[in-house]
Amino acid sequence: MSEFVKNLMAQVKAKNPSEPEFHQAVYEVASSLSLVLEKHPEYRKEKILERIIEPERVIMFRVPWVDDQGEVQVNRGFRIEMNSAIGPYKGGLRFHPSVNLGILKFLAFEQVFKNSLTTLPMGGGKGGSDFDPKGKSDGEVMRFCQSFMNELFRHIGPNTDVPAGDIGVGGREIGYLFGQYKKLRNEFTGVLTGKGLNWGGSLIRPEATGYGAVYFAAEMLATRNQTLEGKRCLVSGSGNVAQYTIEKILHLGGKPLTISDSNGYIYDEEGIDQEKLKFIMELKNVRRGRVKEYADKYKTATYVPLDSNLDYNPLWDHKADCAFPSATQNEINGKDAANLLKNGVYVVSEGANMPSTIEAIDQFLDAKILYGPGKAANAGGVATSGLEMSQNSLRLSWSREEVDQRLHNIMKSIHKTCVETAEKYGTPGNYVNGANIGGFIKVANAMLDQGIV
Ligand code: NDP
Ligand code: 2IT
Repeated sequence: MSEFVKNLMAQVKAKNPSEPEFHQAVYEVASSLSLVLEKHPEYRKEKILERIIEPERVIMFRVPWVDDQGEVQVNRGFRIEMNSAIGPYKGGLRFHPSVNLGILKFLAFEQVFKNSLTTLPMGGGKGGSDFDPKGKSDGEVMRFCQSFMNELFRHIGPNTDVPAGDIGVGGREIGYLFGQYKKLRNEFTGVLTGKGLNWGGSLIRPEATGYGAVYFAAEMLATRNQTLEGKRCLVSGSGNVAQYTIEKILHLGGKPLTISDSNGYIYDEEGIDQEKLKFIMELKNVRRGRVKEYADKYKTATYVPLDSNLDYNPLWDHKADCAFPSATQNEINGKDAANLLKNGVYVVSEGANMPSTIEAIDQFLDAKILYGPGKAANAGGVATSGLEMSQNSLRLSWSREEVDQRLHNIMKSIHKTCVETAEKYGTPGNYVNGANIGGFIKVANAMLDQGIV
């Protein structure tokens, strides 16, 4: 670790105690940036990195609501407005019981670099709540979303801060949030993305993160003159990102073998085909059930319940070529990475945000596999949110083909930036350095131009 990174991390830890995920995200980026800061003393002098790790604004608020039994419930709401150097704050909302300040700060921090890589003018933000939508009625989710927006509305706007979905926030939640914003402001604007298709949403936004992660994998494979045809793929999660990752793997001739949720995972040796994917979508999006049911329906599949005594995840311990982690942060630890490499996996494209620990990343980089970090590989979601913002501003909507083509081009461009930047800074093939440095430079230069703000 360089002296600069060591000192920076000591400060970050002292100033942001009990935020291990935020420390991890900063450490990973700062390690890449050592290469840049040596070449650009002006970034050091203007304290660009020291400023970038400090959110421009953190909003934290009470979210009271009444459940179906008439009981008062109290949750905590957050919005981290991290950086607006290149555009309005942009990033998702996460509703999950694990949500806390440190997790949202890591996500907002990652978002700054990711959004910069998309080529679109978007700053970085993230928000959410420790509310758990699991097991809640539609009425409860609606009342929670309304109460959440009763505070959030005064901080956001189509030119200020534009939230979207993330874990636990999909089309249903965005609908309730938008309805309440519109009622409070008496304005129909593109203040949220991921909206319904007949009230301002963009075609392909639901598909975009998963499709983008697979386009990114295809680009990485193309550097070795290979395609996804016939490739065995391990996918974690079973939500929005996992579902459309599986769909695009199928379009490109690959074979998805696994899905998971927080209770366990499914391994289907015959592969998950279109019909089985349709079942998963109905199970997760309509019935809001558990993946275990997949094994009851399809006898080629086995269900492995989560064993919290294990220090690794057996999902990553199957023979395969590619891995698409699409559930949550730190779902691939050092042991999982060793298992993936042992089993022949040589492509990792991260649909989730920061799914690999530092120990896992180090092994992927040492093994020189095709490792696409989340801030590059999953940027298709927010990029298509950016396209939704453009369509809303133009007051028109593009066709499915047009949006998909733009998404595909953006993923190719992100890939190119990563490859060229990694090479320029002396670490060819290192997509981590490519993404961190490529994302940083545009934001850093904008910050230099705009003075000490
Ligand atoms: P969803 O809520 O649709 O799905 C999340 C999936 O991950 C579920 O299967 C869920 O299982 C599982 N999961 C969540 N938390 C955990 C946990 N702590 N342990 C085990 N499994 C867990 O979310 P998305 O698909 O939208 O998000 C998945 C990942 O992709 C997240 O890291 C998110 O930040 C990232 N991402 C999402 C984007 C988007 O556009 N939606 C864009 C870019 C990145 P269960 O049902 O049991 O909770
Ligand atoms: O992590 C992410 O990039 C997202 N959850 C999507 C953010 C967005 O604004 O579409």
